[in-house]
Formats: sequence, C-alpha cells, structure tokens
Amino acid sequence: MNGAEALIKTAIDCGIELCFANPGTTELPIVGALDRIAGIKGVLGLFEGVCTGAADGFGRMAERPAMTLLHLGPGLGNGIANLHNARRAHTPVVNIIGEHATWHRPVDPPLAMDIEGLAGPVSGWVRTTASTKELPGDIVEAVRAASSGCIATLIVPHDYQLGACTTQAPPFPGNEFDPLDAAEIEAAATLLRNKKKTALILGGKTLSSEGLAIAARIRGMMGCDLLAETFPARMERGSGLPIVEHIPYLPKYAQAMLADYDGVVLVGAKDPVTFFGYPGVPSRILRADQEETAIGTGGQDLVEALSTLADSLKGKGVGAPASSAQVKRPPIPEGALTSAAVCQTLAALQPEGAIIVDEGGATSVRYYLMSDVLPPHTILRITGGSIGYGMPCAVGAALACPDRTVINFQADGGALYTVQALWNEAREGLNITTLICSNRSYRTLVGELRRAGVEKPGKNAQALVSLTDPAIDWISVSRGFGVPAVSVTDVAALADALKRSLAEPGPSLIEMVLGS
Ligand SMILES: Cc1ncc(C[n+]2csc(CCOP(=O)(O)OP(=O)(O)O)c2C)c(N)n1
Ligand SMILES: [Mg+2]
Repeated sequence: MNGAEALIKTAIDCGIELCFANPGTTELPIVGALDRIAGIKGVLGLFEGVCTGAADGFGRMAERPAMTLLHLGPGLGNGIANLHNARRAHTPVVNIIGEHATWHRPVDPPLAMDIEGLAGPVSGWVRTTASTKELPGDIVEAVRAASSGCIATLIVPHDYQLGACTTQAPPFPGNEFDPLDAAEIEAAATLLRNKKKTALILGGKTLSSEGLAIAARIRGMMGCDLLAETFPARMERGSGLPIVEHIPYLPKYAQAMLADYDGVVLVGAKDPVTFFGYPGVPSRILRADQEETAIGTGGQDLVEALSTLADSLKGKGVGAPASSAQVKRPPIPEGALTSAAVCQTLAALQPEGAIIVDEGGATSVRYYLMSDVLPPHTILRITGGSIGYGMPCAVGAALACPDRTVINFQADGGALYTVQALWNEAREGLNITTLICSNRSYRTLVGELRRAGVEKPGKNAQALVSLTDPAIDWISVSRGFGVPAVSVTDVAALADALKRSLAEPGPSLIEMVLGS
C-alpha cells in the first residue's frame, strides 16, 4: 500500500464518504487511490469554491466532515472564501492539499507557495505530513480535529503519497467535548433569575430541534425571550418548535431589538456586533450597562450546557413550558413579483422537511416573518457573509440528505461566483430547486451606498453595482450546465413553476425577474 492508499483507507475508517475534488499532478496518487480503495465517492468541482462550499453544506447537514482535495496553494486559494464561511459556521471539513515532492520543493517551482500560511486563517488544525509513515496518524488527527467543529487542513507532499506505507493508523477516537464549566452555568442562572427582561441568544447546535426544545423549556420557566444569531449555520424551524427571531443584519433594527434587555445569555452565539463599522454607530449592539454572560464557551457540548442550565433553573421560575405552534401557511399572493411576494410564495409552497439554503440577499429578508410556523424545515444561512456559498452549499446539503428537497433561495450576484455548481446538480441528479432572485443588481450594496450618503450613484459607481448591459441570460446559463430552467415575471407563473419543480425529481432553476 502506498501513502495515498493508506490515506484513503484511513479516511474511510474515520467515516469520510465524500471527496469534493479539483486535483492536479500533486494529488494524482490520491486520485488513483480513490479507485483502488473503494469507499469514498469523488465529486469533481469545476472551481475550488464549489468544492469547499459543498463540503460546508454536507458538513452542516451530515454533522460529520466531507473531504476536499485541492491543488497546492492556488487551488486552496480559490476555495478560501467558502472555507471562511465554513469556519464561521463551525462546520467540520477535512482539506487534503497536495504539495510538491520534498526533493522538488527547493527549486521553487512555479506553483509553489506557502500553503500552511494560506490555510492557517481558515483552519483550526493545519499540518504538513512529515513522512509517509506519519500519514495514517495524520489523517486520524485531521478527522478528529474537524469533528470538533473546525476545518482541518492536511498538506501532503507528492513523494510521501507515493512512498510505501506499512504503518497502521491509530484507532479513530471520535469527538470528545470539554467538561462543562459550572461557574458559567451558575452565572447564567443567576442572570436569568435576577434580571427583569432577559434573552437567550442562541447559535450553533442550540438551534437544533433538541436545543430549541430545551430553550423553550427555559423560556417557559423564566419568561425570557429566545433570539438567534443573525446568520445561523443551521437552524431547525417550523411547527412544534419555538419561534425564535434572528437578530437583524441592519444595525438600527438590531439595536432596536436588543435595546430593552437588562441581560442576555449567549449560548453558542458571539457577542452581537454590527457587520461593518459605520461612523458614529457603536460596533457592539449591546450597551455597556446591559449584562451579558455566556455558557458552553470553548469546546463544550452546547446542548448539554443548555440542558444543564435548564435543570439548574428547575422549579425556580414561573410559568409553564411554551406549547407548540400550529402550522400556519400564508396563501399564494397575488400581483407583482416583489421580494415580499417571492418570500410569501415560497412559504406557501415549500414542502415539509425542505432544506432552505438562504443566500437570497436583499430578497429573502422578509421570508423569516412568514415562515416560522410552516411544517418543519431546515435553514442554512451565510454565516461568514462571504457571498457565493449558496449554490455549492445546496449541492453538499442535497448529497448529505438525498431524501429531502433542497431549495436554494439565491441572489443573482452571489450565484455567479460559484455558478458551476449547477453542473454538479445535473451530474448527480440532485433534488434542488434554485430560485434566482434576479434583481439584476448588487442591491445590498446600493443600500449600503445610500447609508454612506450616496443617494444617486454616478455612472462609475452604478457600473460597479449593476448586473445589466447585458442582463444575465439565466435560462441559457442553467441549461448550459444541464439544469432545466424557466424565467418568470409574475407571481402566478412563479407559483406554477415552483409547484412543477417541487413535484419533479432532479434539479431545476427558476429565474424570478424582480421589480423591487
Ligand atoms: C466574497 C464577497 N465578495 C464581495 C462581497 C460584498 N458584497 C456584499 S453584498 C454584494 C452583492 C450582493 O448581490 P446579490 O448577491 O445579487 O444580492 P442582492 O443584494 O442583489 O440581493 C457584494 C458584492 C461579499 N460579501 N463577499
Ligand atoms: Mg442581486
């Protein structure tokens, strides 16, 4: 067995099933090993941002890592933006990056660069394999590190992939959480008991069905509010689960939401801050006089932390646990195809168990107000704010959950960063409906310009925020990648197209030409 085969065999033993790859010469021994050692499906991404975004979507839904296989520094570089999103989402991902043979590296060949330096900022664990015999152990450690909710990047020189490997991999230990911090839990319990108006701000795994049920119990006992971080990596929603509002993206709305709390408890969420620094607007959304405490910080099990907090409050609060909400669907709206109408049409038609990948930009904002008591569904959001995540994330989510419907609620600008993911949808026959929010602009940036005092962008600025001249021909783009597509300009046509798409297996794309 050579090093590459040992790498693949060990990865399979650690539970890796999928490899999103865009290989080159320095990864070819691993490509060959994928053929000789069965157990990992290779999925070619036509751009590395597709590989990394798909690994993010897979990891969010499967709750275990997929592998990426990327070519040297430049390949990793192309994948960085979606690794950034995955890092912010605490998604488990294992990157395997080929490196030049150790004997070739000193001549500084053209593709050589500092791969560790590039990997560091997005990775919780980075290593360059030191010899063939270290490879099996390195893979075990990489998968273990990733499983704790981070990106693990293993850089493997070409000659070590080719060398004979006789070492046995150590057993895969699985993921272990750090022990809970009793003082943290006590501080949170004290805040909830003593402060008048309080909220739990939830993030990470606390937005799972189990976590939300515990949060609802705490709300029932203490009368606190439940809020979610702005762009959660994954959130279960719908009937049977408590309604949890997201902290808004825009500072003034976020400040308004949080202004009246005497204290908040963070559980898997960070201290709320504005996305950007605006002159005269504080970066932190909470004021200094508002008390804040956090539980489950570090590598602890967040659901266990929340559950322990709930147990410690038992009998000391007032009220009963919140009851489940009944399903309430809005009707299909009438009239023009506005952002609100699009959101309402989706809410009216999305099936139970849908996975909604939201990179809807300015269009999807209102969806949340209309969808919190729909049949149960899962939301994946753009946790790191780096656009171009939606298309590949949908691919990864669909591969993780082949029996569920994936709806990619996708702004046009963001879609075009990683549009090649449509080809994967066609190639794998994935059950994904892509709703393109075709406002033919970087609408969010037009709003940001306005906030910066530019009411009417001039010709030059306009050219940098508009997607016209020519408008993107979405039907041709989509069909070109093998995905059937239609374009709609009114609500009735959207409802028809969406119903048809949801009823048929396989991918399809609907361009929604938006007025406002
Ligand atoms: C990788 C990356 N590049 C650039 C940006 C800056 N940016 C924020 S929103 C935006 C435009 C979004 O346009 P679109 O996806 O069409 O959504 P819309 O605002 O039109 O709803 C850009 C370029 C970003 N967030 N991430
Ligand atoms: Mg747009």
